[in-house]
Amino acid sequence: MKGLIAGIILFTVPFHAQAQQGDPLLKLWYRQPAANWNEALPVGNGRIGAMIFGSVQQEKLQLNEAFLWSGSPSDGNNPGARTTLPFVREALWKGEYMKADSLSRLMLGPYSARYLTLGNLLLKNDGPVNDVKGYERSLDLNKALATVKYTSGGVEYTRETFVSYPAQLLVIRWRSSKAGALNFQALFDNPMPVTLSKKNDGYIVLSGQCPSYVPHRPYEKRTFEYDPQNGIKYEVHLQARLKGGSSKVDDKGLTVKGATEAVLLLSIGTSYNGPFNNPVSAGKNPAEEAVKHLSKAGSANFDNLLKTHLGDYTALFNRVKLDLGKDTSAPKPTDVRLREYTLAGGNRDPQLTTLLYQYGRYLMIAGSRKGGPAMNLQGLWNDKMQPPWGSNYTVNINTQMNYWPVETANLDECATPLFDFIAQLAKNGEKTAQVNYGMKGWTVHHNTDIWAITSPSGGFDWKDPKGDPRWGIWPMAGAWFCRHLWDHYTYTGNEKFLADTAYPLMKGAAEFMVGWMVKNPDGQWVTNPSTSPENNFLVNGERKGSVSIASTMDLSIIHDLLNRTILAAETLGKDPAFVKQMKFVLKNMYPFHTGRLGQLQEWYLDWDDAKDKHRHLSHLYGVYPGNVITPRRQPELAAAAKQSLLLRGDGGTGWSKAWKINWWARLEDGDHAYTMLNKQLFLATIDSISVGDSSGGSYANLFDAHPPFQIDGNFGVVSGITEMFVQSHDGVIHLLPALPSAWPTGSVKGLRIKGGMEVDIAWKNGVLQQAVIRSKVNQGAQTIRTGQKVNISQANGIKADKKEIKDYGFAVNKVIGDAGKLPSLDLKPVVDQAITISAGTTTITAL
Ligand code: FUC
Repeated sequence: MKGLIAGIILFTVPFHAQAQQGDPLLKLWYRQPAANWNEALPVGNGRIGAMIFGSVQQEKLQLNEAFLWSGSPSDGNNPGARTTLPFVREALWKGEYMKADSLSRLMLGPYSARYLTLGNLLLKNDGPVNDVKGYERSLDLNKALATVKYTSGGVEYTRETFVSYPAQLLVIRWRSSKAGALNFQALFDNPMPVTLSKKNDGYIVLSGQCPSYVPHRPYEKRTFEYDPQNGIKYEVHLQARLKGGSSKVDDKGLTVKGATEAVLLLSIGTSYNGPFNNPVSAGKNPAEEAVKHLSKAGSANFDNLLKTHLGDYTALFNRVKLDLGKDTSAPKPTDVRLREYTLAGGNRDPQLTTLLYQYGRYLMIAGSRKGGPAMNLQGLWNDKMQPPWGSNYTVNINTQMNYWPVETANLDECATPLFDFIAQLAKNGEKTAQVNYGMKGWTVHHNTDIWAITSPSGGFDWKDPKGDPRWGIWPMAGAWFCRHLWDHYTYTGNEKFLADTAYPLMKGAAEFMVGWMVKNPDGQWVTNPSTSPENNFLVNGERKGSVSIASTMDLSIIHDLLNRTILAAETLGKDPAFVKQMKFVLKNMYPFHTGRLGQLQEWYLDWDDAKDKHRHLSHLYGVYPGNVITPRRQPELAAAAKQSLLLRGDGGTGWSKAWKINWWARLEDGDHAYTMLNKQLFLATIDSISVGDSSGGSYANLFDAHPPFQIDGNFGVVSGITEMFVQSHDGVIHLLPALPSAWPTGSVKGLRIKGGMEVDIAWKNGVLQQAVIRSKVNQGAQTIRTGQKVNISQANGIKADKKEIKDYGFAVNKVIGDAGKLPSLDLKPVVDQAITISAGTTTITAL
């Protein structure tokens, strides 16, 4: 009876707390424990991550620490690249593509390091497990809190887990409704050699060191190597704080007996000390790092820790609200909804899309915070020592896609790790530019890692060059990353960031590009060699290789970079001579072409193949993420881009489909964008590596399936959905540019547009009802596109300052059988309805 009363008191939520619970539908929940990793629920703080399985017999938390990678600093630069380059170029001028293909293999470098799992924390239930009822496990997105609850033998048990960013701790509270009913062992199960030691009876320490080398592929002859002088060291500190009962530490783990409540605090420290320092000889002290956070937490109890965590998390998460409506599926468990959605072919359960959207925002907050590294292929969550593609940074689309929604979905603080990473890459990339190519500036190739390696990856070996130029020969990633720097400036209006961080990096990337380009026999600036990431071209039906000249993606990235570097330099009043040079190059670049299929040509010549269904459509970079091609400014090129999309079809891996959502949204076709989005919610059950045409989808935990799991698709979905509601990349604030008929009525609040403005939009029967734009500063003249007549009113009549952030693509000549026309640099914004946006609130109401 006493236990029952305690249970009622423990599990009753006070009324005032209910008001803070948030939207009850923003929750992933299940009636059974996770049967595999893709059903487990992720928590994290941008550094410490865990996947929670939720079993009653033995809880498993698969752990990660974002700095635990193989290897140590290494640049991989290849001086042979510089001597090989002229021969590759010569072969390409002569059209000897296969010769260029094999020669360019000599320009590659080693593979990147691998991101590693920290193994599992197991909580083995020593209590009697019988008559289990009322089982539920969930992840509440309103709180970033994972909960497992059930009754066993009539006793109610609850396990809550979160990872606090302010406290830098993983926190678990396990409670029983009956006094003294909690009995368990906390054990580690680690794939690396580790040692366990005891601090006291409630405190255990696990120490280990990462391998110095992890084979690139499971079947590689070279095996795992451990070198005490070369490999990141780490310590995991686990402390138990009990109400009732006792704990004891032995050589197996920590045992808790007869407790009513146990709070476990887990802290992790590593010796990683940035990409330029050896993690042993110049590493941090992992013990000090781990202890520091526990000491800081002091005697704070669970409620205090939860409160600080919620304060930090909700300040970011609550900025955006989305309502697409709901149907009768909404109250069902997440896996059941996904299955029903898939069986029905989708087009239902609109709240499931809302959940996927907000889950992506949750993953951004859990995966990327200041002080931690940028998110890799799996964000933060990886359970393998040899994960697919090393769970590294693949930077010919994947890492960039991870950060696509960071500005628009109002989480720009989460981009800090990316900006830090770009600065590190620029440092190494300067050496690669010099050593490999004898050029100024900095460059990054298609793969990188925690050591910020910038050389072309490819398992280089002079005797047996294994790598493939199809991905390795691509020095474009640094230039692509600069788009994120410029975006940060244009979305926040932060001029200090532009001057101190963005511009110097953009200038260096632009210097490299200007040096990397050469003139073709017609005097046009091109890239040579050039690839279109991971695709091959065919000439007369025959495979001719992947290395050629001036792929459309190269040209688009360079347009993007030079345009923005010019705007940045002009905004800051810097480097007029370099501005002149960049303008000259831009004017004289090889233009975009429309090919014989009506498509935007992917290659230098019209080699596009109507049967090609390749997942990469890199030649559409100018449509998204770039803005060099927009339907209003270059209608012919936009139509050609649309034709390219139609030719490739609606298949693709998870990230490829996600990219297609963004492209269709930019082409203002909301229904086609929705067709692609719809496929992302099909339940993925396979976990083999697929690079084919009919994959994608979501796992039961809503992780995106490449397959296997790859987090980019989750973020590509968030940015794609955001692009359907508002776009501001074309010098215009475009409200509801791509609203699909599937969402006739709804609202979204708190999206970010350029100039640091926020916007709320409500629509009904497919048309805008009202939009509210909030600005902290006077924006000056702005153009709003609504597609319908509206009334505009402003909360205050402050006279406008001049605060115009320019960011639109330059008109590229539409090359329709006319390769000689030059691009024009003097574009004017398309005026739909120009108004002056002052600081405060601007309300746009449908007439
Ligand atoms: C590129 C893509 C693959 C995969 C890998 C990590 O190679 O083409 O689909 O996403 O990166």
